[in-house]
Amino acid sequence: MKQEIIEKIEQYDTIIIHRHVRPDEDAYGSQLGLASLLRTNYPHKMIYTTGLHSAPLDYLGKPTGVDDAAYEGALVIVTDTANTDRVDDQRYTTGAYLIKVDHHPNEDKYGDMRWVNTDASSCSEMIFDLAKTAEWTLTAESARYLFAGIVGDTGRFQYPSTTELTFNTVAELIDYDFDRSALFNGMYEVSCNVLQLQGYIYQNFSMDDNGAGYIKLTKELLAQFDVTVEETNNLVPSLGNAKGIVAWAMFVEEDDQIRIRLRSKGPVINTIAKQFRGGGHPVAAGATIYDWSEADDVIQAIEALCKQQ
Ligand SMILES: [Mn+2]
Repeated sequence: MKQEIIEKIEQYDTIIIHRHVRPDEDAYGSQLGLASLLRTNYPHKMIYTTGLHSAPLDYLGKPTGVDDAAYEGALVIVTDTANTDRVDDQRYTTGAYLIKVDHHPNEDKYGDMRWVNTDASSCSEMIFDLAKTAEWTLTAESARYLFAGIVGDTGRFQYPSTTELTFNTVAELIDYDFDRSALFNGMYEVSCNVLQLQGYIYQNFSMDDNGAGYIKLTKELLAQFDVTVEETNNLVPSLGNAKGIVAWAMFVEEDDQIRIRLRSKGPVINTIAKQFRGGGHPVAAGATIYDWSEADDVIQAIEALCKQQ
């Protein structure tokens, strides 16, 4: 499959790379990392990246944007995105050929070609794998993107998705001359209002005797702390520090919907995500509800899951 992707890349003069909405480090790492690799190794090709830029990721990079006309005859690659409705920038279908590169369960089999590796820690790790197979030259820039994506998706190497290959990959990446300290600062420095919201979460979360936990963040609360929905993403793992917690949900209210971030230290939780219009990894998933009354059903499902353990 990797060889076939490389052949497709070599065939097309214009390559447009998409990723998922509400990008994280791995979305940018895989998207911008692949773009950087392609620019280095195929300097005559036109390489574009698209999707709405996320301000908290300013430190990492920015997509270039792309005109509608560029899609004519172009190869489109979507990285790190399991479902078509999560592809940022729905023009992704308007190219000549579409490739999906992802590490989430392959439930939505979109694209003319798919490379899905659920054993990979991150899509960035897959892009590195592709680069090695293609014998592409890496640069400090591409190494930095891929490193950031791997660090982001593995929670600094603590999640079980982290493998020997992950460490071998980052061992090679840190040979390139990028400022790791500056990158870590960009990834983990937190504004004071977000820290204060984290304090609120620690003071107000609920957890039952079986380790089922949750916290509800309403619109009013986010306004009070002056924290955006995007900024709450980095707070999702916080509850994992609570002794005895097994699985938890963070409910975050947006204009007309409530996003649910689900995390688990073992029991498979994406089954709950699927019951509530979502999906994701076995131990890190997301879902959506439209009314706070439905939150109780989600909480009951988590409680039942933890009780079985
Ligand atoms: Mn990812």
